[in-house]
Amino acid sequence: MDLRLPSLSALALAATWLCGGIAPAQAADKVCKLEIAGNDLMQFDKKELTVAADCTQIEVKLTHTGKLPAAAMGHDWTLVKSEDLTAVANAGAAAGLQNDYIQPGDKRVIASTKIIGGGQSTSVTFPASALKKDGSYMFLCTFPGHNALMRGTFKFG
Ligand SMILES: [Cu+2]
Repeated sequence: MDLRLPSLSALALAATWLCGGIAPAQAADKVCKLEIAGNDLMQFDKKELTVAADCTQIEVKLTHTGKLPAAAMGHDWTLVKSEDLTAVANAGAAAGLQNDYIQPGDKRVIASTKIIGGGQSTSVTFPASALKKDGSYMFLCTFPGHNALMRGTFKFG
């Protein structure tokens, strides 16, 4: 008989016991889903999004209800700290459509969808642990010039 088997079983038992004892929060995972739409008039349909404090994962679905292509009237949904909005938008504009108007590796970006055109939809899911309760957050579209109109408040907690 292979002597390694009993020790592997013991390890598996120990792992089961550890997970059961330390991570019961896994069972309480709460995915909170939000929806927002952009149109051909460079507008989001919401000025504010709110997420409850007990959410563990946040999913945001963006729909483009217009008809114009991404190159002309593309939209994304990007979440940042309020103080980072202008800098992220400027860096994104310089990054170009091939980068979905997000500077590659921009650590100020908390979450972001790709850029979509009319008739398309997309979504992004991120952990609520990326946010602080009662922090000051804003969402925006990073397509060049759009954030002047396409921005809003994101409340967590
Ligand atoms: Cu836009």
